[in-house]
Amino acid sequence: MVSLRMHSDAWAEETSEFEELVASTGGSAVGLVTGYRKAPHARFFLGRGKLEEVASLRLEKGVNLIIFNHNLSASQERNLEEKLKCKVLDRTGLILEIFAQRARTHEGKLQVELAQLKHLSTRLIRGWTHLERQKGGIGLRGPGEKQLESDRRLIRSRISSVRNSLLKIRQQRSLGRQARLKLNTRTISLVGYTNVGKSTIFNILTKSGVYAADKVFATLDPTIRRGKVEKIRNTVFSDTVGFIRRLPHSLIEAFQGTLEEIRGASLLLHVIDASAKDVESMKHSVDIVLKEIGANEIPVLTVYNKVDLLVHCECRIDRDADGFPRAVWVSAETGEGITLLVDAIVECSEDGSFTGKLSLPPALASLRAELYNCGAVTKESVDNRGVSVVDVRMNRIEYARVSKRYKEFADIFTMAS
Ligand SMILES: Nc1nc2c(ncn2[C@@H]2O[C@H](COP(=O)(O)OP(=O)(O)OP(=O)(O)O)[C@@H](O)[C@H]2O)c(=O)[nH]1
Ligand SMILES: [Mg+2]
Repeated sequence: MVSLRMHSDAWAEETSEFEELVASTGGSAVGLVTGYRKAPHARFFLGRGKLEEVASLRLEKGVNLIIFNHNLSASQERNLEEKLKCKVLDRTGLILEIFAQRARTHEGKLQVELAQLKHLSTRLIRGWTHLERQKGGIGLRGPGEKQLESDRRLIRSRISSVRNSLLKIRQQRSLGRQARLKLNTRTISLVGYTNVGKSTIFNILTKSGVYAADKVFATLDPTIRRGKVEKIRNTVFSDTVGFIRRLPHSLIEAFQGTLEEIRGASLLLHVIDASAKDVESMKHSVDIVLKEIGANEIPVLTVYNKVDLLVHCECRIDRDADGFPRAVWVSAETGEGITLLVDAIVECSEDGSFTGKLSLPPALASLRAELYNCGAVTKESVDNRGVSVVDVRMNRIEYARVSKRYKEFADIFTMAS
């Protein structure tokens, strides 16, 4: 295993997380090489000295795989494999490997395959252009390139067939979401770093038994269940895949279906392991992914979990200046604070706090669509100038969300007395 310090402050945690990732593939690590570099070496990622250290460790321990806690370019990976005479896997490759081992459902497997194919295709394309440059000129293509071209064609056609199958599954899921919207059922998604306790909390709130375990990426497929605890029976919860720092882009793209559940939620419970050493950096990584998938405008209730592992920490609700719940401190393990969590969820989803009227000229058609989307419109009439006058009823969260997205909204909204 190779982990170099470059930019991250939370390097020690990153390295232990890396060891955990490697262990979870089932392989046994024989050594960890660490070091510091300002910038990666262009050809080998490692400098000459580190490269020799890794090479001698490989010989000494009879290693057959070297894993990097960094993303390598296709050519760096190839150069390293040639130099070290051993298979090399980068961070993206490692995470893809774990996902491949964990995927259970048809959709999960397809999503992982898509991510793997995409990762592979970038490598082949780069490999091919590299060869092309070497040979130079038309008509000089050797059999190696032909092989690569046909591999690329095969990959492209498999990618499009996997995409089509995923599209069909997603359409079905989207129908489910629309049906929930019609029934005015709210969806709340549990999001957060991997292994923080999302599934454990999900199981408590929905009285189900989805797989929860002390390992990274225990959950891969989204599960949707109705709240089974008093007060939140009209709410649907979705449990999803956990995030990790530097989540490979190919995975985010391939997991669009899973991540759509998050995008469609009216509230996110951002679960955090309050006992972790690097809470802030984990939180930051989650925020980055939420932004990347377009879910950063959805209101968030932060859930600090695992308080049983902290000394002197009482379960409580933290509120903002307006008295609105912002964070809840709980222990899913002991059940402490769960009633507070339920209360906070109810408060965040209380109906009808904002009832009012607004006039929407045709130029604001997208705001009108947004209001319909969140099920807020109770009545609509159109005057002779084409301006539609809508009565809306929404909760505080939805009000905040729409105001954030449409600057004009708060100005033209008149509260009903
Ligand atoms: N001490 C303690 N452990 C907890 C608590 N909540 C969950 N855990 C443990 O943390 C581990 C991870 O829990 P999960 O619910 O699988 O976590 P997750 O966030 O769903 O993880 P992924 O699906 O892998 O992203 C399990 O071993 C749980 O038993 C808690 O409040 N306190
Ligand atoms: Mg889980």
